[in-house]
Amino acid sequence: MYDVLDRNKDGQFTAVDIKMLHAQLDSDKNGELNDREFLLSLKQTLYQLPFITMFKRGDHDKDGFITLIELDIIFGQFDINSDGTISAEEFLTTWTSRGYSDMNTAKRLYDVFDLNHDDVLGRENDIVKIFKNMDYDGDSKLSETEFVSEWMNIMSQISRGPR
Ligand SMILES: [Ca+2]
Ligand SMILES: [Ca+2]
Ligand SMILES: [Ca+2]
Ligand SMILES: [Ca+2]
Repeated sequence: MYDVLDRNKDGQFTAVDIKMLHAQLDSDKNGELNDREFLLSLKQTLYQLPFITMFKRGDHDKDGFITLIELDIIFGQFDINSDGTISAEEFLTTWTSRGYSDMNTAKRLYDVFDLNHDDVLGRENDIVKIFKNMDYDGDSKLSETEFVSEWMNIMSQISRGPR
């Protein structure tokens, strides 16, 4: 939360940040931000926050991209018993303990990620394919925009899906 609002990264949330945030959120670029625009954008920003946090955690070398090497690090964090696959139990434990979503959403996510429906998340079968789906421009790394916008797609898929 704080990190996202602190636009100029000086560790403080000040009037300058509000100004920068304001400019960024002024979606019709008329120099004015009406209340509706502001609320809509703020809502969107808050909704995206867990995924922005996730991206920042995943981007170990802080170069602004998640690479396949970094994906393997993330995979290893979920694969608690290091058997090369992520079981439902491993996924749900790690996912919910990091506070990314509630248990129901996490269970649905697991089904979405298990592309070949063999009830485990494998590196090649599932995770690398998801990575490639997220990599819109095909440069073999994920920008924050690619990452967050694909997450927004996934989350809206899930919320539309059957309960
Ligand atoms: Ca990186
Ligand atoms: Ca495992
Ligand atoms: Ca699978
Ligand atoms: Ca990319």
